[in-house]
Amino acid sequence: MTLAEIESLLDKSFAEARAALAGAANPAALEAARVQFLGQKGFLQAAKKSVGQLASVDDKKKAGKLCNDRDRELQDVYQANLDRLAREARVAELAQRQDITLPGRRSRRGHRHPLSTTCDDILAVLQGLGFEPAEGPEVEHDFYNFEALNIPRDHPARDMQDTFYVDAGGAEVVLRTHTSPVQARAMLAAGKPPLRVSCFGRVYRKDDDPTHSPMFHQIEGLYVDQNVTFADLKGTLQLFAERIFAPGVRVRLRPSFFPFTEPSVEVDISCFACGGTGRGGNVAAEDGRCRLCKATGFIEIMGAGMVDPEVFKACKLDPDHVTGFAFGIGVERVAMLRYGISDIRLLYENDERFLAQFP
Ligand code: 2NM
Repeated sequence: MTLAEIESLLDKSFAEARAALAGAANPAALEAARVQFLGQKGFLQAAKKSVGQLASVDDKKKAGKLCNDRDRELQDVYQANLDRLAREARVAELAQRQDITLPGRRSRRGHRHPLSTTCDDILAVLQGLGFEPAEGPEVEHDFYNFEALNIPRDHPARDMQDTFYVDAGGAEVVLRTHTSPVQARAMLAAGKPPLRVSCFGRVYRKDDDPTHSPMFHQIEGLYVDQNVTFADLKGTLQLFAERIFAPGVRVRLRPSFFPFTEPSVEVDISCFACGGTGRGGNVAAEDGRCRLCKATGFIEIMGAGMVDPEVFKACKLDPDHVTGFAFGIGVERVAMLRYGISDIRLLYENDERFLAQFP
């Protein structure tokens, strides 16, 4: 072949090869075009073979450059189409799996449970007064739950009607009926006062109605030292009530009975719905009587008292040298009062429509 013939061969097939390589609409067609035009039996290889047979060095150079230029150009076209087909295949694959143009789904914001908030608030107030939080087992020995707390064998609190007994192969084990066993353990562990502990957690009693659940949460405080008086208890309860409910709230103590304290009291606060008047306010009945405090002007919120000497003895503290006070509060009751919740079961159902109301 002469230089002119090589040039004509390259010109003749170039446009066709370019169109085939650029226009192939799928990987199989592109591969066929590559074999046909860029493969061993293609026109480029034929032209390259002929270059060696040219007589003049000058012609060889010219023809060689021409072959290489055309080759490079077609390789580029081939590569560009290969990339395009791969991209299109990937987009088609993604489009089959998902619509990537859809707006994202927002994850909804969660809420803290009103019981958790109430519990944290109470513990924070107690911590501010120097009470250190403690926890203990929910499945408890009869000794810590009853015996150490001056609850005698024949006391009604021990009745099968009130307490869940655990079958522990003869050992006397119960689901704790209050968090006081944590306090008993704290006193036994401390050895000597001062001692200022709060304890919180689940407790269990055989109750089940709109304001009582067989499992509920309790928080207790215990302060033991030399010369702790009933006045210290009153001052602590007043501060506590103002910080949990509202500044200016009045505290009233009524005589009561608990086996582990003497004297014992029920702690009432002035009703925050009617301002302690018993009439009017935001939950008044048609005749004007406040429904929250049942027109008494006060709401019962907790129990308290001076630790009974028998409890100190059982917990290896000397009642001739130490005194102390303790109080206990039901977390559910405080949460229900604070947020105006009428049925305790709402606190356990985890219905989002309910929970979302407590930001
Ligand atoms: C209450 C009411 C009164 C109380 C007593 C003790 C202990 F362990 F020191 F004896 N802890 N908590 C107590 C006293 C609990 O709850 C209504």
